Amino acid sequence: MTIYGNLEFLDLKYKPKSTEVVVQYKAEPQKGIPLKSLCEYIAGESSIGTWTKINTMNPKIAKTLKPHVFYVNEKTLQIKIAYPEKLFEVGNMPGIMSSIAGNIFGMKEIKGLRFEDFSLTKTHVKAFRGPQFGIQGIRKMTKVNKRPFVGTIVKPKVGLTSAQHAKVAYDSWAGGLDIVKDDENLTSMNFNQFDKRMKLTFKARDKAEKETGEKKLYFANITAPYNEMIRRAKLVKKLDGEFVMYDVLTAGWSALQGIRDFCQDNKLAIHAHRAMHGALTRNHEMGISMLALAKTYRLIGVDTLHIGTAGIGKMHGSKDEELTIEQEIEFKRIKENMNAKILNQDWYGLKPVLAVASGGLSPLLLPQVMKVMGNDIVLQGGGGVHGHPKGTINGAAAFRQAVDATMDDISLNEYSKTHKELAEAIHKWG
Ligand code: CAP
Ligand code: MG
Repeated sequence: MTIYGNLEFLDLKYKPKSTEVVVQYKAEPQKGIPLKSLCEYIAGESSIGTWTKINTMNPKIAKTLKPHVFYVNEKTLQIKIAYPEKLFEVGNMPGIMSSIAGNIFGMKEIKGLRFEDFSLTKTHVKAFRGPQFGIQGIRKMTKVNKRPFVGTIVKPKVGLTSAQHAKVAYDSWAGGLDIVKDDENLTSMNFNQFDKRMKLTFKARDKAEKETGEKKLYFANITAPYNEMIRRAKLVKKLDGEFVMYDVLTAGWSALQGIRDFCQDNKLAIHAHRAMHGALTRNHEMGISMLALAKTYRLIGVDTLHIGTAGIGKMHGSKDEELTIEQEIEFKRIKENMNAKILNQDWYGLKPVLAVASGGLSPLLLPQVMKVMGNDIVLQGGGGVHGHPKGTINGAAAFRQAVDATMDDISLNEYSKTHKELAEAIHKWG
């Protein structure tokens, strides 16, 4: 067998230690390359090896920092590698990812490589902050105790002026929604500048809170170059906001860690949008699973995270996969399950993240989503609110009514007999 830089990492009898980080991949070699050789390359390139034997290697490094490939399944192509935790700097997400999800994706010998999951040690988990508020914190903040949260994305995604945006936000809150958020691609346009949008939208928020007596949240999208994000987050704080919204893929792990620190000092929660995740997650033969990405975001500490609609809405995704992600970001401990492609993970007390179901949801789909995803969820509709035949305020009411009906175990058809906004929604989307 070809050994990577003359260091041998394969040991199928090896039992990983509690001080080792375990990574699971699905690895498909190019024609003519044995899977076991590929395992050597992956383990080496992610840690102490390189393509050839090197003179700078010493026995101490080779012994103490050596990874072990301890599981190889020639049928499913799944492999597991244990890496001594000292190989990675604690609390440094980009550093960890450069190691275990880095160069290996570009290696010639690889036909397909899927980073399925990683399991961090206690030392590593505890070095991250995790969510500051999490599910219970957000329930406390809003006094929404049992039902799912309902929210909307202001639509059109871009195009409205700041004043028009604030009016749509007001109608959404006044109609009964808890949350209004900017869309992922709405930043600071010359026709809708961030600062002006914030001032007007928070004013609308204050008015809606006064009139409804309910707590209303605004997820203000601060996604921008890092220093500008901090400036924008400061403005959100100054205007009495509770949340900043952050596009986790495009703005990245490093900046997210910085924003998380800023949010700790300023008592702000973080809403994570996952625009671009499909480039990494969608092709199951290549890339990184959404589960693994979601873990990085729980570790760093977002409070809410998009995970899809269990295949019910407009975005690609499957029920099983998304339920697994929901459990991973909510539970205290996760048990290994090879079918679900997940490893053991103890979250060592890090708070749970509130999952967001979004993408193509109309009020009619909410009972189905609640049935699958439960009540600890944010149900979010853009088109499903602003596409209502009688406008946003009625669309928001219909969206909330669908949740209230489901909480009371009443069918939407039945409920619509006494709730005309829902009846109109059923007429359009039914
Ligand atoms: C939904 C949305 C969200 C997607 C993201 C959109 O609008 O605002 O960004 O839900 O998908 O732009 O598509 P609609 P995911 O309600 O009008 O579909 O949560 O899967 O990342
Ligand atoms: Mg969007």
